[in-house]
Amino acid sequence: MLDDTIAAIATPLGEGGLAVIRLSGAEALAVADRSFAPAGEGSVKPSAAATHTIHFGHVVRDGQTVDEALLAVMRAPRTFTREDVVEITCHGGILAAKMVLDTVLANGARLAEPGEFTRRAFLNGRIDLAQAEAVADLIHSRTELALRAANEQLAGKLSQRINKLRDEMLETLAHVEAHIDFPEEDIAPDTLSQLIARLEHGVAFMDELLRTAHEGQILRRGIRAAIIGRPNAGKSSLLNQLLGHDRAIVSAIPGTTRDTIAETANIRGLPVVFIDTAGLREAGDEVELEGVRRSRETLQQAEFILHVFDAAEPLTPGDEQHLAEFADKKRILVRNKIDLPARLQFPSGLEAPLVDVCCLTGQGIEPLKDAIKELVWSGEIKAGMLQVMINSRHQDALNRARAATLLTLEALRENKTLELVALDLRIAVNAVGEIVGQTTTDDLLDLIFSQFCIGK
Ligand SMILES: Nc1nc2c(ncn2[C@@H]2O[C@H](COP(=O)(O)OP(=O)(O)OP(=O)(O)O)[C@@H](O)[C@H]2O)c(=O)[nH]1
Ligand SMILES: [Mg+2]
Repeated sequence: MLDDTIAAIATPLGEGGLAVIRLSGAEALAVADRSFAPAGEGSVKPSAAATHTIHFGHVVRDGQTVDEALLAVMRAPRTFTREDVVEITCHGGILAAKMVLDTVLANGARLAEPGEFTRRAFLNGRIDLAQAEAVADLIHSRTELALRAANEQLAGKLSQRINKLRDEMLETLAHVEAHIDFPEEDIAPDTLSQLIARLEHGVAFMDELLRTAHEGQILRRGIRAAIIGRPNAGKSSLLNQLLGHDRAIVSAIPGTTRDTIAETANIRGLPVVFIDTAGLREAGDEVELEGVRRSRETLQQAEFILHVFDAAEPLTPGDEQHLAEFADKKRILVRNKIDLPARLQFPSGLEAPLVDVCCLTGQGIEPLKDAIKELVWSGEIKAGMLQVMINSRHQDALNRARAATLLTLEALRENKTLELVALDLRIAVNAVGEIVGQTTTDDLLDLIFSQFCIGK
């Protein structure tokens, strides 16, 4: 598959100022020669051009001009894929980009699969697997914090630490295996305790990495928050305040919101999907009852809830029931309408954080954002670990590595045969290696790269 030359539109489909068609592979320059007529005095065809230069001319098919374009020549190995790469920048109409792509496909390139450019960058050793995943994270980033984390991973911050961990484990493995070859010699007690200490240190480091998984997940996927409460408490008003624009209909009629409304907001760098729901009550027509059913479903799926109360009304038995019912959920109690005379009294002993707001003026919204960040972003991560937010694939690999390392430790401590020790340790080393792609399968690569867009 790596012998052929791939091509794709690298910019989003749609109308824009410019579009970029990207080519990569051994034939990239030859395909470009057949597709492009350089213009102007002293111009050269792509295959004769120096590396990392840009050329003006026309994309031509069957003697007809397709578009005016700039063509960039980048020769291997100083390219994203480490292959010869040509990028054609043409006009940004949907049709123009499509016709330039068709031209290079007609001239010997093959349409790239999603993520195939990045896959080649990985297979050709330019980046490792964790860095390849960071490319996708970077594209999908919805907040600056997420972008920064993706950039750190792309720069190799996670990979460096994983490689160091793996190297140390390999050293231990080499030691153990050396002794298997010389069964007459026992491992000296000093050496043994050193090996144990090093493995314990490895497990502690895995634990530290694993603690970043939850935050890594939040940055990549966002976190879902359900806004719930009884009708008219001000749930939709709160959604609008958190988003900073009027998204949901607000009215004095209880039962205004019927369908759930989901929208993402940037809360202190975290992408939070807020879901406004129908007010919880048993009465109402068929539509509202369905709305309430959906509210409960949303609530189940949400990672945390904002439970909204009307500060000007006493608690109803319904409110009390909901307070008890959602006690197991991560939640923030929001006391809305604090501009009105206070009549709300919470029962004592509630453990959840409480924030006062007024959704008419926006008072209290900033403190509420702080409370949200505090609720979902654990303070457990050490400052240095902010550069290495692992994803769920890394988490899975680390969990397996950790379990196998613990077995190794047990075997070492209990003086089991060194073959057994080596077996478990080998499993652990391989699992750690999966993170950066030292050990992979085609299926795994297919899975990872299929999540990319075409042209990346
Ligand atoms: N005085 C005052 N009124 C508010 C405040 N927030 C919302 N309201 C009013 O309360 C009423 C209900 O607000 P909504 O945001 O529609 O309430 P909701 O909880 O979404 O209601 P349903 O969708 O019917 O369940 C509207 O008339 C709002 O203008 C506030 O902080 N102070
Ligand atoms: Mg509403």
